[in-house]
Amino acid sequence: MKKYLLLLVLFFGCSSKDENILYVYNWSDYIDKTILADFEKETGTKIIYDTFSSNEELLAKLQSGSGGYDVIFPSDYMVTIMVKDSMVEELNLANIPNLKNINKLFLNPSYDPEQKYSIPYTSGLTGIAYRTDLVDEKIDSWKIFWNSKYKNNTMLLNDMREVYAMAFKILGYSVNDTNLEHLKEAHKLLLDQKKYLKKYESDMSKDFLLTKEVSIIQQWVGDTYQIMEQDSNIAFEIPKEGAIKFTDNICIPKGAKHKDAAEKFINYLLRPDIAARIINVIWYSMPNDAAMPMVNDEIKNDKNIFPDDAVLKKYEFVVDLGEYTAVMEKYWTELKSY
Ligand code: SPD
Repeated sequence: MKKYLLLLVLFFGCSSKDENILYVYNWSDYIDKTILADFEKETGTKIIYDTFSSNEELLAKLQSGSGGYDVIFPSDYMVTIMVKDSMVEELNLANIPNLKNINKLFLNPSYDPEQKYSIPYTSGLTGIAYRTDLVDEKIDSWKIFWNSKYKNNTMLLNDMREVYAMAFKILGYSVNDTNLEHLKEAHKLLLDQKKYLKKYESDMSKDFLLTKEVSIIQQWVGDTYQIMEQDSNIAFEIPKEGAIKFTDNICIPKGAKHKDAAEKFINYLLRPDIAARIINVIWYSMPNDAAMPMVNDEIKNDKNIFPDDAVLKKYEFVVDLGEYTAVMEKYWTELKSY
């Protein structure tokens, strides 16, 4: 009898404890962490926060069934994949009234036309981050990554779609090209680039740039601005060939145990004061109109963070390539193992 009582206590004890927990899985360096503590204080819900560095890492984690996450942050094309594979919950928008703060241009995107599964979080561009004290030439092209002066001195994102997008753009193709001959051309170009590459790395490449272990990296705009705050010798350039523009989103994975708390958290992130605090720390653009008066002027007025139409025209959104993704993955695996 005692044994059963103990089991009951343990069972109810654990589950009621777990009620007040929210498992959040976000990109690295993509929130003002003090906001997590504030949400915990305001709601009594504890946040367990974990990070990833590519959409594919997020997908693999969810597919493996591990994590038990309640809130995730996939990019545009990854929302397409997750909706197609029934990996995300339908949102109850009645619980997310702060959606009214989001700029209409970002609502009902092609990857979620009825706004059923995703809420736009941020948007940005990929470009070139470099050290002005180690690079003495004008940087305006992805071709700098093939300059023999920078042998073993460059890093590219550890991100298949970003790396092939760069090569496709140099060759004049779309980032979503599905012609196998074009993929082989891009692959050959990237194989040749490996003599100048230290590593494919997304998060730590910023530290390598700060410590002068590399001079030039492929990086997302906000991540670069975060380190520009720490070192005035770091700069960001938009390559003339263009590359990827993205919208990252907030979703709830299928079967999430804390859907109500997840929606409460999403609504919290969309509150104007909270959104402004996030932008002021991560240096990415957020489509939250109500937050803009509280965003620092140096961010609001920066053309890399809030680009104009001329720049945006050169950039492309990634789309899901369906079965062709496996073909690209085969080349990517070879590229990384070579
Ligand atoms: N450190 C946060 C970086 C977020 C980048 N997300 C967009 C990736 C598009 N390929």
